[in-house]
Amino acid sequence: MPSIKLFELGPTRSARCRWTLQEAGLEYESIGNAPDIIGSEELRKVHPLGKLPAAIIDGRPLFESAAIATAIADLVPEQDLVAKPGTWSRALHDQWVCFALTEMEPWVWSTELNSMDFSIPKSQQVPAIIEQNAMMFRRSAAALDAVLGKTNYLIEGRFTVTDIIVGYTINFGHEQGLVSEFSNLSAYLERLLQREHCTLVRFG
Ligand SMILES: N[C@@H](CCC(=O)N[C@@H](CS)C(=O)NCC(=O)O)C(=O)O
Repeated sequence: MPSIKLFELGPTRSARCRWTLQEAGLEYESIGNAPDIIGSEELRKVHPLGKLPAAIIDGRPLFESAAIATAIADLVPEQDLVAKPGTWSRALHDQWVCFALTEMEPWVWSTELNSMDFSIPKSQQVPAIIEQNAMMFRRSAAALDAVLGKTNYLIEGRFTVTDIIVGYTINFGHEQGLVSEFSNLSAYLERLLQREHCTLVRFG
């Protein structure tokens, strides 16, 4: 069994890693799980920005939730949780992960940063950006909605870690009221929420 330590906290992006660990059937040591872990000296030794999640896998530090979740899935090839390295399906995994993390998540993350008082102080927030964030998220959501009209899951028509990573982003958008208008995205999210090990918070 690999040795896995996960710096985590409830519904933060560490939920992607916890969900993957549970699907993989791997034991792990949870570190933190309290708000004061963010920015702590201990966490900064693994993540240069002191953000969650971060992991130590067999003594090797790794940060970025998608990288951690994918690395965990690769630890258990017999579970078929991720497209095999070097295959076209793996290139499509990379495609959808990059799409979620660059074309979708920044907009909802920016809205959160500019509306909640936990990372950027109110005095430095730019609430005017929120409307534009919603517009940009919806543009990408519409593209993904069209794809999910033709398949239940993103890779090879079966559930993989790709859906864990992308599903978290879609749920982030749903939290901000940006997903209900997309029927395929909503049905996809519901499929994910119904999985036994799903760690996504159900919003509305
Ligand atoms: N791209 C990073 C984002 C990490 C991130 O922003 N994590 C949040 C919690 S979900 C955090 O630690 N925020 C603290 C802060 O912004 O200072 C990932 O997916 O791991």
